[in-house]
Amino acid sequence: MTDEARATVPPRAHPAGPPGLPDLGRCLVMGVVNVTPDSFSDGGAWLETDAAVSHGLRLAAEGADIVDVGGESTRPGAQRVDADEELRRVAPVIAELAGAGLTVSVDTTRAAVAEFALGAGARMVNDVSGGLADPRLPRLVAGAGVPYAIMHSRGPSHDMQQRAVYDDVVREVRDELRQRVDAVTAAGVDPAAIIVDPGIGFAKLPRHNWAILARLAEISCLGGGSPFPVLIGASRKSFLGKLLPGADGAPRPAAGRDEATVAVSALAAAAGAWCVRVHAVAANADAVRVAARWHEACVPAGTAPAGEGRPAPDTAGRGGVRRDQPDAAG
Ligand code: PMM
Repeated sequence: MTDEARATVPPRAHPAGPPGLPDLGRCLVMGVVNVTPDSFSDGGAWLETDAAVSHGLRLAAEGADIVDVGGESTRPGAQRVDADEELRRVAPVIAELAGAGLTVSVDTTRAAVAEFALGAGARMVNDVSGGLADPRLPRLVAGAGVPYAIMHSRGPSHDMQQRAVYDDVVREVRDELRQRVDAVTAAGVDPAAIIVDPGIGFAKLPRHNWAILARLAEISCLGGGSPFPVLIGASRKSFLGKLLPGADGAPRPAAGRDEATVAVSALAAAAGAWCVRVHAVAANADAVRVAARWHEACVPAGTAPAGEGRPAPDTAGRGGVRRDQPDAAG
């Protein structure tokens, strides 16, 4: 491709997500509420119920389309908490935020926690194990008929970085995600309810994360067939800290990674990500709007297809990063 041609490549159309979640014609923003003492960037900040609820309401006011509530840290090396403790942390927070009318997602790998959350009004399950940790979770999600985010990881957090070994990370993550999608659909989950997430930072080194971000369309299509909506959780992660070391060469601390996160959000949204999962909502909410307007400006007036930004009929009701966008290229 010539430099001139490359400069005119438009951003990709925004994909629709699963039924039951907001469809706003742009990449969505998921705000993170970690009700944990040990999450890598905000551990302990929202551990008390009142603080977590206020934080969730604030994220929604700042522009979060979905608020993701979790009670178990997945930082590299983290040990598991038991289900009772996880539930004790998230239950009142989810009940209050859902009761206040927010679109709440529960970040859990456990069916028992998800069951409570859905009963309390959560509208989506975000499973960083992709259905591997608790085989009852895909069956619960299937029965409830709610959107289900399946993230790529290679097992529990405590030793996941030892499994960050790939020949071709994009192909392997894609194929491993495909296996998880096949497994959860065999358990009864409707493919139209599935969101895929490559698991930035989970069993991945910085170079793996960058390769995945640069090739989101391949993740979305999982090696063939209709694309799935893609969720990206890059917020404040260590590969951004390593990209931006201080004068002493040490990675920039998590507190200084929000601007880089915003850049990733803009680029991921422009590449067709369905949603970005972030800690600092306001600037990321701006970024996804910039990407949406950028895309809109790429489509010559009068040529946008009906429901512009939605997937073509061949996507069988699912959104996703499309490999080719002849309609969007104009
Ligand atoms: N990352 C974390 C937790 N949950 N869920 C999804 N779907 N994708 C992610 O990348 C992801 C996640 C870890 O970050 P945190 O501790 O700040 O929440």
